[in-house]
Amino acid sequence: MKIKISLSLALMAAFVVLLVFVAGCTSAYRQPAQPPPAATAPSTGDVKMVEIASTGFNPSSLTVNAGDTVVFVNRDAALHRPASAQHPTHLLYPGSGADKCGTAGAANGNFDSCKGLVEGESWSFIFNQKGEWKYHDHLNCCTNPAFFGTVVVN
Ligand SMILES: [Cu+2]
Repeated sequence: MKIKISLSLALMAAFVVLLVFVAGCTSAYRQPAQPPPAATAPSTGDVKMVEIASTGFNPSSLTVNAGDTVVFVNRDAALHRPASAQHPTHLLYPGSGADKCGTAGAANGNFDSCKGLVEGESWSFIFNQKGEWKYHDHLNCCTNPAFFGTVVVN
C-alpha cells in the first residue's frame, strides 16, 4: 500500500516536472514578433511637399535629390491628379504611363497618382531618376495653365 502511494506520488511529480519542462521549452523557442512587411519600399531620402490649390501647384518648381519623396497634397475642393508629362500619355518620367494605372501606381515607379485626389488627400512619389521632370494635373491641366509643374532631381 505504501509503495503504491509513493509510486503514484512519484508519477505525479514526474508529470508536473514534464509539464513545466515542456511549457518552458515552448516559450523559450517562441520567436519575437516581426513587423509586417511594408507595402512599398521606404524612401531613403528627404520628404518634400507640393500643395495643390485652386491656383495650381505650390511650389510649381521643386528641386530634390535622387531618392527623395515628393508628397502631393490636395488643398482644394476640386479633384486633382498629379502625373508626368506629356498629357495624356504621361510617358516622360521613365517607367511612367497613364496606361499603367489601375494595377501599378506609384509602387511600380509610375509618376501618376492614377486617380483624382480629394481635398486633404495626399499621394507620394519617390524620384529615383535624375533629370528635369515636367508634370501636370491630369484633371485640370488643359483648361488652366497653372496646373503644370517641374521636379528637378539632382
Ligand atoms: Cu494628363
